[in-house]
Amino acid sequence: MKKYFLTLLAVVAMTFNSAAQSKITETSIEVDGLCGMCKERIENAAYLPGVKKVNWDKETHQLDLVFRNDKISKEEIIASINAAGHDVKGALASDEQYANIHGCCRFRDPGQRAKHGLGEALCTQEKK
Ligand SMILES: [Cu+2]
Repeated sequence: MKKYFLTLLAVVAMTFNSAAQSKITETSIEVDGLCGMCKERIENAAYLPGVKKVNWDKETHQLDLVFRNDKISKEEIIASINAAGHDVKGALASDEQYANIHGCCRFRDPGQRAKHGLGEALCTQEKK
């Protein structure tokens, strides 16, 4: 009887575990930016309720995300990053949103990009 109970417990535990896991989305999106200030801005914007992990890499421009897909969607996170003024691959910030970006963080400016050793901006790539 005790053994049966433990088996049942194990099955229940596994079921809960897989249900919890299926609610977790791990993904990576490309976000344009220049510096440490951009990193802070991007990560703060992405760190919404339901988001478990954010990490933006200054070199690769990849934003790694782990979030609860029953609480928040990737689109909502992208919208928040756009609202902070940053371009996401496939979803650019509006000119008004970009205008709020700090002067030294003007990642669309070719001169600033060159200073940071960056190539083409996401916005210029998409205009092609
Ligand atoms: Cu910056």
